[in-house]
Amino acid sequence: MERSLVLLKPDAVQRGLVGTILARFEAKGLKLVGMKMRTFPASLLEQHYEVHKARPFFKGLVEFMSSGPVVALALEGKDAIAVIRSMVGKTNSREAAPGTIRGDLGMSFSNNLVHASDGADTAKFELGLWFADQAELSNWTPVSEPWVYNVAEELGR
Ligand code: 3AN
Repeated sequence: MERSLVLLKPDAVQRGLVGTILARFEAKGLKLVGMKMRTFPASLLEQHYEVHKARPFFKGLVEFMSSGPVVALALEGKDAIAVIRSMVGKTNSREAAPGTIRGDLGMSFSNNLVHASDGADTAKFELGLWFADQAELSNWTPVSEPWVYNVAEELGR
């Protein structure tokens, strides 16, 4: 099982798409293990986007992401990181394929609704940053799990 960090960006909250986007992840079979909403400080966003620090869009990106409430999600599933990235679609929403979140719901490069961890190391770093307190993450087993997965074959239990 893998965990990934997903952020529903200020544009998703402002456009009333939190439920729509969360429902897509739930319907896919991803397990919600953490969720919180807040206008997060620029200092947290600066750490989150550290890899883009030298890029010209860094300042605007941090300003945008700290301009209003964001919903942070921790989602769990088999190969969750890659599964979520494929559901999110290309960075430029105008080029993102139909069927993806950005492809179906967005028109913008910068207001692209969601962030999702792009690899195992990134997910570990980002989950540690956004859910620093382990008590904010719930370890639980959905009753639907044996219907979502072939537990013996796919989860090895
Ligand atoms: P993604 O969110 O698809 O993984 P990243 O991690 O490359 O994309 O970029 C993080 C965010 O930075 C993007 N979601 C986008 O809002 C913004 N961004 C990335 N590249 C650019 C760019 N060239 N110009 C403006 N904003 C950008």
